[in-house]
Amino acid sequence: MNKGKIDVTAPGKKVEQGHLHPLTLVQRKIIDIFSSMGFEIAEGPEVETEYYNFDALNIPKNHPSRDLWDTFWLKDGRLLRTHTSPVQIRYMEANQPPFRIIAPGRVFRYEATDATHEAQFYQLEGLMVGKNITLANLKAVMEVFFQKFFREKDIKVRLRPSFFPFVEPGVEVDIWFKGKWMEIAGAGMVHPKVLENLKIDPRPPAGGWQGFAFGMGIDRLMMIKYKIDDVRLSYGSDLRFIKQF
Ligand code: YSA
Repeated sequence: MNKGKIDVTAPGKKVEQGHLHPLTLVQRKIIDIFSSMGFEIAEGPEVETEYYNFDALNIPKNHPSRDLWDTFWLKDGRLLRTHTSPVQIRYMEANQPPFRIIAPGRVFRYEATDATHEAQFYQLEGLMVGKNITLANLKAVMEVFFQKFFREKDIKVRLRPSFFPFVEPGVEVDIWFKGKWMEIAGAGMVHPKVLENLKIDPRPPAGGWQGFAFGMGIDRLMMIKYKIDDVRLSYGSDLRFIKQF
């Protein structure tokens, strides 16, 4: 080789490339799909007040339904949000209906960890309010979302009765995926009390605002999509895990 010239065919040192975390990949995909359906992205703080995390969601103090969410309390009386549902309240407080939003974000629960439970994890909140929005719209939105997310056409969605204080009726959303039913989200029609507290009139003919909300675990979606059997792997620092994606 001539002196001073670089031999571009000589084997060089391989440059290590970074990898996006699977949770980031999943979150980006979710945002793409919902944006294509006209949903905006909303955000809220991770350190919340009791009002937004509980009271405004029709979860009164000393009511047993609070036990659904084990809470990390701060010394000043605030808390680490236990779900993304307070973002619904903050958004409805600051905007006029109709609404069509999703709010992905980190949440915290004071609970023991195992293969499917972490003390911090990610949730996806959804909210759609308009004049004629019903559970049929929820089912349709869920069907489109899961078909696109899992890139599979024959995903079916079913709704089963359930309870959350901030919806009436409340439902669990199950999907038919790879030959079995899987529980995937909590949802329901936004409770009229929640709307009234925010000065949004649910009564026709003057108001008539109504709609659905849902909340699902982003970590669970990641586990299904990438066949990860322990959620704790995703919060460790083992590079062998992250390099697979
Ligand atoms: C329900 C109705 C609505 O109108 C809107 C939202 C909701 C969901 C409600 N805010 C909620 O938090 N329900 S939940 O306690 O059942 O959690 C929702 C999802 O978060 C679960 O289905 C699960 O996928 C995930 N999750 C819960 N605890 C978890 C967890 N993921 C990882 N680790 C944990 N410890």
